[in-house]
Amino acid sequence: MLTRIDHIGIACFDLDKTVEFYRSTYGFEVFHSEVNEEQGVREAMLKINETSDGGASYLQLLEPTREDSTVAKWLAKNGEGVHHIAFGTADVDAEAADIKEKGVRVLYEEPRRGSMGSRITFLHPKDCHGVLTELVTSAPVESSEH
Ligand code: MC0
Repeated sequence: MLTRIDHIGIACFDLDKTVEFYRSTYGFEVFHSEVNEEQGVREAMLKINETSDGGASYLQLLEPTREDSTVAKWLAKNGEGVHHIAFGTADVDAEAADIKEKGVRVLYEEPRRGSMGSRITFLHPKDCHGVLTELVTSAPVESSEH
């Protein structure tokens, strides 16, 4: 089951300037930032709200780290804007298998590493009415009790 909007991915040319726009305009602060070399992005996660499934919804700001990355290619063609939407699920493997059965192309054989240690896969935008769609299972939250 898909239980939340995990994040909306927004492609930008300059991450620091875009973070500053979201901070000064809306008051959203950076919850987490990282570089994902495999995906070729530097990203900032701005937490919007927690969700009833125990997760949260974020805006994910993405700046490409190399010219051959998917985000760089997309920016060159479209300019800045919404790049993808991500749905959260407790079981990305099962969800991807179910969706593949329905004839939608799942882009990865096995989920890969996403933001904050999550496991992610993508659905082809041409099979999703023009929307690049990501499925996310968050990393387990570490218990504070040891
Ligand atoms: C491409 N297309 C899109 C699109 N990207 N449509 C909607 N939204 C997008 N973001 C369209 C193009 O306009 C084109 O349509 C067609 O798909 C083929 O695109 P292409 O430019 O020729 O590029 P391809 O085929 O080489 O690659 C497209 C594909 C790729 C979706 C397969 O971008 C991909 O593998 N994306 C998944 C990985 C990704 O995006 N990673 C970055 C975020 P026309 O009509 O012109 O033929 S990483 C991330 O988000 C992680 C860190 C996380 O969340 O934790």
